[in-house]
Amino acid sequence: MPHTYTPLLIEQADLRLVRLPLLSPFIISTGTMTEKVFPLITLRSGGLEGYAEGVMDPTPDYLEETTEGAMDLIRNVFLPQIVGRRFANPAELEAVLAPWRGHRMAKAAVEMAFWDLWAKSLGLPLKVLIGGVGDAVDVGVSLGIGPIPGTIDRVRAHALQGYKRIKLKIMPGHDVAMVRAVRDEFPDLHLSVDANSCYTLADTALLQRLDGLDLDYIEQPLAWDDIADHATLQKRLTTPICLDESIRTVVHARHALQSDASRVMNIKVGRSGGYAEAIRIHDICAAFSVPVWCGGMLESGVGRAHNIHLSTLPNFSKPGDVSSASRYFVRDITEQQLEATDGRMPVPEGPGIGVTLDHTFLESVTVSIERFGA
Ligand code: OSB
Ligand code: MG
Repeated sequence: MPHTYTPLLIEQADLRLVRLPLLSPFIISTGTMTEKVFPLITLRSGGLEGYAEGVMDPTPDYLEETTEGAMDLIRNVFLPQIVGRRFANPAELEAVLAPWRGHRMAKAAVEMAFWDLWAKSLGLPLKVLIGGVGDAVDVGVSLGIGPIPGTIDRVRAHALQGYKRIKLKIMPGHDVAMVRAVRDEFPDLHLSVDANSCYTLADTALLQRLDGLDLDYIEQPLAWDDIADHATLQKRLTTPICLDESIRTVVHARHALQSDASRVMNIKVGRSGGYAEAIRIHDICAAFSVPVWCGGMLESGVGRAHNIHLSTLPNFSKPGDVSSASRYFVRDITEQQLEATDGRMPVPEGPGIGVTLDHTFLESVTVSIERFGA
């Protein structure tokens, strides 16, 4: 007799606000982060729990979404549509969220929690369900802005730990001279820079000075909501441009690829509406022979585990930003410590994303908790 599958009933959901202190401030062109504040979603079914976190910031620094705005939408619009309903697979849930425009980070938090729950209900690691392979992924680090001597020390320390690419955050006044000093010290290192949208085409001459420094790519030099100017800039540079903020949907990815605005692409599942769209972005990049890598948003162990599973897809051929959690947090909210060794981050084992919550510690960093469903 054929086995029949019963769609998964989402019985209950928790929406938490979590506040995790950072070990040291993380400085990028848009501002300084001293703590990681994020919504954490738990979806429950048949004694199982699926988890995901939102990657939006309290203020719209990186993209337009905000923590409070996302929580309002999740609380009042998304969760009322899915709690108490059955879904046979993540695509059915994605279809429920699809009519609402934008808010890709808020949607991702819900969609990703369902993937974790669904994978657990099938008893499989999440990577297996998306077609990923391997037990570990290549990783690099993203280093915040700081004085040149300290930056050189941090680069050396991370290179010695075996990280496979070092990304330097840049902004006006902390760019060419700093990158040149690092390159002079480490001639053979895989180096990249990330501007987080702080330049314009008027800075073309400055950005061209980076061309001689043998960078793997220049990440998001121009406006977060622009692709066309990046295509113009790419014509004036030999270093590949890598888009991050500009890519929230597969349509953005297609426009970037068709206009040669992004010869490498940063994929963040948490900024793209979830796995379904992130995989579409991955696939269209593969069709254009454009390599991708997994970006990060200083995620806790929950978001970090999701990023690691996504990174097992075949076109993730460059090291991602999914470095050791201990670089950011004194203590994480997961029982598993996600740590890289020699530039390799192990894929957490077990069903779903493979991490469990450290409930005692989580309670101590939970600002608020709301429950939906019986
Ligand atoms: O642009 O990739 C980015 C952190 C916050 C906001 C934007 C970005 C970043 C990072 C951090 O680069 C990467 C990490 O999670 O280690
Ligand atoms: Mg970036």
